[in-house]
Amino acid sequence: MKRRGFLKKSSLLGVSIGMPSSFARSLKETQTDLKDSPIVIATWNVKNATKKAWEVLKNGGSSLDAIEQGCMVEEADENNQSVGKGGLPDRDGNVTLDACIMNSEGNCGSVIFLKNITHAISVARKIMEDTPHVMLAGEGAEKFAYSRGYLEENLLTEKSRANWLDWKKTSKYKPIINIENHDTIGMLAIDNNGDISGGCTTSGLAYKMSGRVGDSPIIGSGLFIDNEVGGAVATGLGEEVVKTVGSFLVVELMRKGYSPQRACEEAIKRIVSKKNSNYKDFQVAYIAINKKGETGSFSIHKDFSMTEYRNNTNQNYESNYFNN
Ligand code: SD4
Repeated sequence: MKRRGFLKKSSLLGVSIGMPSSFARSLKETQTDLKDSPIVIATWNVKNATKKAWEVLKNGGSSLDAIEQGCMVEEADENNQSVGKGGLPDRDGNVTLDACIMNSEGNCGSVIFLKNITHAISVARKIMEDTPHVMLAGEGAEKFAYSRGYLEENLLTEKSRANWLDWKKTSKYKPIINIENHDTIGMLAIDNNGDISGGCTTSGLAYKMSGRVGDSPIIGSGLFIDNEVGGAVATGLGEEVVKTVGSFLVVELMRKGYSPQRACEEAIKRIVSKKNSNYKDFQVAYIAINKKGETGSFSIHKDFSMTEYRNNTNQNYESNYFNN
């Protein structure tokens, strides 16, 4: 979708924000009642994933099933080098996955530093459903997954291995806006009962330190759902999301009456308005949905997009952003 930028002063942020007219739809803050359900939204341009989730919802499936199956599409896609199989490795050449899932009852499961298993989102769901815990990490998580029948796989594809070997020539580590951060999938869905679930799955930042964990598996940071209010999910430099407990913040703002769009803007404002914030060097983005089916998205920099499937239409929209 083409973007035609124009400037608008945001009363909320008190700064100039680039607002693509192609995204004007969200400026109206899409009013729907839940006749519009089901609805699924996701970070980045992931139409295959939203299509899968939509099919589950259309067939009467729960938002939780839709989230799991939608996210699994990206995890299995070896061309997506930020998620699941084919993800770019850490600096030692190991692909390590982080994921979490949360349902409309407020239950959640999370998996951290998972190796050798493609469908981290599905393992997170099993942790939620089959254990008394919320999070499992590393070896324990992997062992648990094998006990549930998941198969060991080599997640490092030839392409990602070649990229890593290339990176090793200089070994310079610097998160790059929208490049290495691109394509972590965060997904939110409302099913025919009006129940909201969400999920987030990633291989994290490329060439990260071994053991590094970002926001994506951290409930409240990478993802938060409150079925009375709505849900939010984050992408981008996880360290910055964790420091502001971003997704929880977005949902709490919606509870106070903010629209999803304004809530996402305010959560980005928390990051960029910090004293000495070096936001020019990194990207963070949020998407959100509320109980009425209104949606919003906002990022620090341009080129973030959200995919939304509603009313039989699967569309990718350029997001509004702060740093014009
Ligand atoms: C992380 N938030 O590990 C993730 C990365 C991401 O698109 O979103 N990439 O910090």
